[in-house]
Amino acid sequence: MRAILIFTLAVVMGGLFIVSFASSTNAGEKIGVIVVDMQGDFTTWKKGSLAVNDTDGAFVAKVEKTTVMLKEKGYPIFATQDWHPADHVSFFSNHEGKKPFEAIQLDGGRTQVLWPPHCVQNTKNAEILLDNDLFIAIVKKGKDKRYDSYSGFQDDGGAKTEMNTILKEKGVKEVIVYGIATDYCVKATAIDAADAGYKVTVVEGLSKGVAPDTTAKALDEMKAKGIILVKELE
Ligand code: VGL
Ligand code: ZN
Repeated sequence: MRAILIFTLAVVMGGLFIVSFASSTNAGEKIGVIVVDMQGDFTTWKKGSLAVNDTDGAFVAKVEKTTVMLKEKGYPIFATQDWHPADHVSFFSNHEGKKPFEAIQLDGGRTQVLWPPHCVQNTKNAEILLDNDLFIAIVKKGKDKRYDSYSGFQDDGGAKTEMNTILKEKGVKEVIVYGIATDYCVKATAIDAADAGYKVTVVEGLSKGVAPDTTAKALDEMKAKGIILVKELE
């Protein structure tokens, strides 16, 4: 009877249950955390070139605080870092006559949204804003000038990053994903994680989207993939 009650309570608590369960039984061995693109260029706080709404200092502090808490509970923490060469295909300025946020068709029929230059390798605003010691690994992406890479697992040309290998090495079976931007890199990373067989939870309150319509659509797409959406972790 007692066991049934506890089980029911756990189910009712939904996503939140994951955290307490893992910290009490698995010592964080199975559940990894992927913190997506918490970089200056994506924040209003650092006056980034591709600043996403509501990414002020308070938001970054909240993400950092929660990430510290998860690390203290024993979860292995991973980061992604957008890391483009200056001549990257996604920069509008590398396409004659194009404007930021326009979409173009690339050879081979891929659609590419054109962005202001951002996260250029070795620039100040490409740095990750959280204490880098939090992370077991920082997976850089978008290094190949020919391909964009919203996903932390692979670029648009299909070239894999080291993400899946590292997660496997650490015995991770489930991932908690949050960061910037909900409608691009958080979504793509979460969906690729789900496709790679991980159980995925996305934390909405620790993520911000570029635009309301694409963010709403991204949340629907993730839900349709079986990804669990939770508002907050605490
Ligand atoms: C991102 C647009 C371009 C992201 C990265 O981190 O979501 N968005 N590059
Ligand atoms: Zn980018």
